[in-house]
Amino acid sequence: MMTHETILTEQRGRVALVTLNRPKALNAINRQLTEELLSALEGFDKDPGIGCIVITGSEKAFAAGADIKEMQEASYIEMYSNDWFSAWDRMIAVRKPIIAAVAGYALGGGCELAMMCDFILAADSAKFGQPEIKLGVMPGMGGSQRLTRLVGRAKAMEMCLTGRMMDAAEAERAGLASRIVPAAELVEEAVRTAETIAGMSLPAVMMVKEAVNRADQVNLTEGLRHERRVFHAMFALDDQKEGMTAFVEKRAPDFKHR
Ligand code: CO8
Repeated sequence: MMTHETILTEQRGRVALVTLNRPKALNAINRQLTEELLSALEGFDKDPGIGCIVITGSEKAFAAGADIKEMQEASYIEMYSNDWFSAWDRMIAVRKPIIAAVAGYALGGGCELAMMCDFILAADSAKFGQPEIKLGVMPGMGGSQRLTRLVGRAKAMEMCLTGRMMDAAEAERAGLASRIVPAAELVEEAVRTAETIAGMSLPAVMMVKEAVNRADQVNLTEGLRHERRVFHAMFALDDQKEGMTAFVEKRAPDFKHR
């Protein structure tokens, strides 16, 4: 594995575990962390030994936002010319599933990073928020769009306008987190969940991710048509034959592509 300064990476079986590692800045997302995280994710996406990725932070903070100190003096022309944050489009291009395992603060860019993952497992200590308004700005890594799609207009608008935080229970109730896990078990549970996914047929997993993501992007008629076509395509996979044969023969499937 490559060595990085702002993240730690570890392989556990077919699962890649990425730990954000700028503890002194509560994992604030600066340019270096952005580049290191994105290139690690792209590497895992290409690595045939990996079936699922987990991103986590520390007990205190998943990430407390984009690095305020890095942006403080920036001018409009710098932000616009460099198209600040546009690098994150590379994360959306990752085709293997990514789970966010969130303990402590997931604020601003940290909340947005968690929402760019395919789902969020929240520790009971998790706190989510889009406090940018308190800094005189607004979410810039997708928060106004993804939070609204995940929790609905009322909660998203209130959170972005007031900067208030949501605890884990509210986040689960609102649909931001898939589940709540005791903080001490968060990473193990996230890795276990990732192992379950990594044990499935990888092409089938990638097609599921693609199909579910489609729901955000197109209307229902187009989404259903896309789902049906991808479903049909799965019958070209030997793993479909294996999965269904194994069910009929009452045994565990031995997927070829994982
Ligand atoms: N950026 C840089 N440094 C940070 C950040 C951050 N987002 N968050 C915390 N830190 C640093 C602190 O400055 C402090 O450093 P130092 O020890 O050198 O003073 C260290 O981390 C520890 O933080 P605290 O002492 O503040 O820890 P507390 O436990 O007292 O408080 C909080 C924890 C509540 C999380 C607090 O740190 C906080 O409010 N942080 C900022 C949260 C925030 O506002 N996040 C949003 C950032 S903006 C963003 O994400 C998107 C902006 C979009 C702009 C669009 C541009 C195109």
